[in-house]
Amino acid sequence: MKSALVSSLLFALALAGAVPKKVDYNGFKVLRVNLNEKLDKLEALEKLATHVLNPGKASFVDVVVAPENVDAVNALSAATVITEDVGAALKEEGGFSAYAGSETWFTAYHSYADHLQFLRDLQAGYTSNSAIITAGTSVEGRTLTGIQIWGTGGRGSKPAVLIHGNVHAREWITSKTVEYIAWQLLTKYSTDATVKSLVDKFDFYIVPIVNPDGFVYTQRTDRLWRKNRQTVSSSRCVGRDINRNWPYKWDAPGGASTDPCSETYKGVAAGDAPENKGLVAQVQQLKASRGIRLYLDIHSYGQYILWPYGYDCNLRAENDAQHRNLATRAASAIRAVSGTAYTIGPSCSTLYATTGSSTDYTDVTGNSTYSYTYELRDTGKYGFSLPANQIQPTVRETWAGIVSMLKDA
Ligand code: 0X9
Ligand code: ZN
Repeated sequence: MKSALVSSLLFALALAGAVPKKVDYNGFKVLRVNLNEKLDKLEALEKLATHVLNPGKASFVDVVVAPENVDAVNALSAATVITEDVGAALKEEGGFSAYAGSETWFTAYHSYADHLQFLRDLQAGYTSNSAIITAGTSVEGRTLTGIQIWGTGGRGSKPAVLIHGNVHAREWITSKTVEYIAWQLLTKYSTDATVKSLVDKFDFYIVPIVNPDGFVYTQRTDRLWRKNRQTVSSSRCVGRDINRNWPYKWDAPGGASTDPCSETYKGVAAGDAPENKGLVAQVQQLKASRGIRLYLDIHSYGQYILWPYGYDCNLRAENDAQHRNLATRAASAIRAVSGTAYTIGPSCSTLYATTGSSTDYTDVTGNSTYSYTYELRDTGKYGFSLPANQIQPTVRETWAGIVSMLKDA
């Protein structure tokens, strides 16, 4: 009865145009377009593309293009085909499965409700050394939910390790990876000496999905959505890039967009996205209490380990050498598991410029000893829609890299 009511309501809403139809990517292509640093071409390209997959690159960009726009993009600049049919590639991803508990969690993608359930179930199994935590509320009113994990010394007694996942909505492999870290720390604590030493050394704050609205939107409406779901009065376009909205060097030129339609829209004011407000408060609270030893912002894709700064390609963190040292060892640990090769370096000079990004904020304002952005698998073959059979290999190799960092930090 209830479900009949709900479905007729949904049907009525759909008729009224309130529930958008899911974007159908059949026949869409991913094209790699050579820009040769010509920014006027980028503007034209952004109008023709449904999504820009690697916003920020000046040399070339990968764009999702509808069949009817492919010729126009080719006319604009030399393009090569990266994905023949995005719809077919998304089918290979594996859809999402019902929650079954245990390590099978890491063999499929899941709904947002199931992600919350996974966290609650995990915590319920380890009530003496973990707690559910929150970090504010999203635009649509969802609570940014995470888990705190501690060892000997008790809750909140050690330097903090803070880990964020799924900042960008379409980067589904990242929440799985962040959950795997929490899962390993808790389930291996009593049997694995290395894990025990890490849990006893740090106070972990782990938030697998910091952009819940965007994540839900990728499951219901547009698989390739990146930003949050905040509106602006001046535009019909939706969404701020949470990784361009942090209140440090938000105003610096060149690393974000002031166009609400852009994938890297920075917002109207520094830190004006509700998600950023919650995350900023979390960082501030940890800074003021136990201090942050290590911050990890987990993204995909590209296979990079990056550290500050994003806003200036000539600047180096005062502990740049130590950052490099930990990243070098983490990259070797990852390679030792599966052969997956990572590129490491300061973020701006290695990837591209970003302003108002998380790791610049945690490094300078948050006073975190170490701050890294991980870009997980792959290097573009599947991109954001990494097939389900790569979840387990990815989370396992990344775990090895992060364990290495935690030992060294
Ligand atoms: O552009 C981004 O925000 C990140 N790449 S992604 O493809 N996942 O969107 C890279 C951010 C790296 N820079 C800093 N953290 N400063
Ligand atoms: Zn990202």
